[in-house]
Amino acid sequence: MKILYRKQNKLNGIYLCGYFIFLMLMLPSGIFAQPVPAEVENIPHLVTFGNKADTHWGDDDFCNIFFFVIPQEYRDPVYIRVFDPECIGAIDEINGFFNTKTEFSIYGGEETWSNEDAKTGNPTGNFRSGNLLVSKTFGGEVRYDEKWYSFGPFNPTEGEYVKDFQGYVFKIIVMGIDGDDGNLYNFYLSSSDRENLGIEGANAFTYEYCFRLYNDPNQISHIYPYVDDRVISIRQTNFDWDDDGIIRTVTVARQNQLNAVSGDNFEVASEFKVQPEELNTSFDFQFIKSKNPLVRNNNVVITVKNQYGEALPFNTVPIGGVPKFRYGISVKPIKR
Ligand SMILES: [Ca+2]
Ligand SMILES: [Ca+2]
Ligand SMILES: [Ca+2]
Ligand SMILES: [Ca+2]
Repeated sequence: MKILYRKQNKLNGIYLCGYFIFLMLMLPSGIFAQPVPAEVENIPHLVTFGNKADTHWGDDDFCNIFFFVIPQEYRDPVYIRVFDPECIGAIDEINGFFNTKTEFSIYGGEETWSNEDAKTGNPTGNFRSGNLLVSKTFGGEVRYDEKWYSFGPFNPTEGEYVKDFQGYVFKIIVMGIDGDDGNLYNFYLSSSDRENLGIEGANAFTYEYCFRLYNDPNQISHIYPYVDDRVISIRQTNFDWDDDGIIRTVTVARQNQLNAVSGDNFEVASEFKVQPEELNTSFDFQFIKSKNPLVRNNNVVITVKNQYGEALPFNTVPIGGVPKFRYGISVKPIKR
């Protein structure tokens, strides 16, 4: 009996392992991760405001939390690079005068991701789980304006090993700890501290996306939550969209589903049932700006949760690729 039990466990292990290798294989080949936001997202910058800012600027909690996954085969040092980490000069959003301080903290080791508080997208509870590897606060240092700052080197094994991802996970927490301006910035997971050299098979994800839209209304930004086979229904929220055009959902079964949109300084939600064809695919939420009136410097916060209220990850490189609507499958939103 004992032997039989072990065999079964091993079989389950092989099955699970195979499943996640399958997921990894579904990543578009030759993808060298990663700029964050990624090219396929077409998002100009992430944004985090100082904690003295009013939320009508578009940041609900003055915090962004991202995870980076390094494939387990990768053994060389990695760097987490930040573009324009300070809050002054170009790119950043001034409120009165620049007085904002932003803290970047990187975590690895056990519980970095696996702690439930790390996966809510909110800076609550034990969201700083794991070991603090390094932390640095940026203010108005002109020398970093439109420049890259490199955190690291990190040995990949300093991350938390997560079997499901077949890799090591690091977490970066960005907090606006003083001031009231908007710090705009980007990340790049690199094998070099001097330049952006991607790591094949790596990925990045977040559970709550706070970002800046383009001012150009012809630019469509995207985010791609992954909907696994436990998901029955999803609830998308957007905060401070400023009535800027439309937000639509495209999936293998939805061609053009419109979502409720928020105005200034409040959140709205759209809820809909997931169809069998949509399980284990990425969804494409598209952010299509209004041409008239033009909304400038629009910052928004997006979450997507399942029927249990668990936040779904937005992968910067969509798992399975960018979803394409397939004719012949169509669905209707739930009537509420
Ligand atoms: Ca200010
Ligand atoms: Ca700047
Ligand atoms: Ca900045
Ligand atoms: Ca806004």
